[in-house]
Amino acid sequence: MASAIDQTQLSQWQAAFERDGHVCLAQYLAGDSFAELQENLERYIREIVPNLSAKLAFFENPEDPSTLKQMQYMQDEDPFFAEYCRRDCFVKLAETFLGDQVIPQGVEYFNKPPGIGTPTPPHQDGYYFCLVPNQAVTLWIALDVVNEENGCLRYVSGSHRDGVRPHGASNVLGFSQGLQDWSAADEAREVMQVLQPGDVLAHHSLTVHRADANRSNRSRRAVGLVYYAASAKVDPAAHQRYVDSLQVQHTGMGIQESEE
Ligand SMILES: O=C(O)CCC(=O)C(=O)O
Repeated sequence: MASAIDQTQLSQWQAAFERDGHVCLAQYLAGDSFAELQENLERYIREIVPNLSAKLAFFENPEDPSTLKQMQYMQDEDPFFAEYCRRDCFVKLAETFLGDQVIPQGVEYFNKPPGIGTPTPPHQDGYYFCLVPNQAVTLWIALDVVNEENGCLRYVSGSHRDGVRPHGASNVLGFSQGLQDWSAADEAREVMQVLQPGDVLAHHSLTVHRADANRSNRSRRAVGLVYYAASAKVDPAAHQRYVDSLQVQHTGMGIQESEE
């Protein structure tokens, strides 16, 4: 990424984000900055994942480490990721998109392993975050070529203006809540995100999104950075409902409580 973000470019991204609830920052990471993220992710998977509890690293097949599909709270397990999500080049983006100061919430990993990566159900991150006002942004950093074959993200453009919609238990490991009122009208407004490694997607916490399964022989890896607006507060009752639903699902899957 360029050391200083070009102001004109930033204004264009902000306008698109406000209008659509999502925007793609083509080649935001490149060269050394992309290599640094790749290397640290590989190190994390090699050195830290083997000692993580089942609630911090999810596998398509828990018996097979090559099927790692998702991780959360990476900032709590590793100083590199603790510092990474606090970097100006990401914090300034998040502040611009939300029009507020932001609080970095966490670093996540989203993979769909070749041939077996399962679909991401339609959802709003804001349903999981339980914020009032529901103001947060996720920066989704593509590490692979991402397209229709390996499970690209699909955004329902403009859905960030429709408020929080009803969700229910999805029984999908890593995405416990799915939209209950998904319709053909949503599908008609969907925009598919075909990406190159180093492209960064930004989506608002109320933007509905989903992804298909990975039918290809390529991985579909991404690192997610989540930022809450400083003015947003967690609604305790909504959060408790979410945690209860998560717990029931995880118990059914033989996993101890976590939050995703
Ligand atoms: O990577 C995916 O399939 C979904 C990611 C997602 O839901 C998110 O970043 O909010």
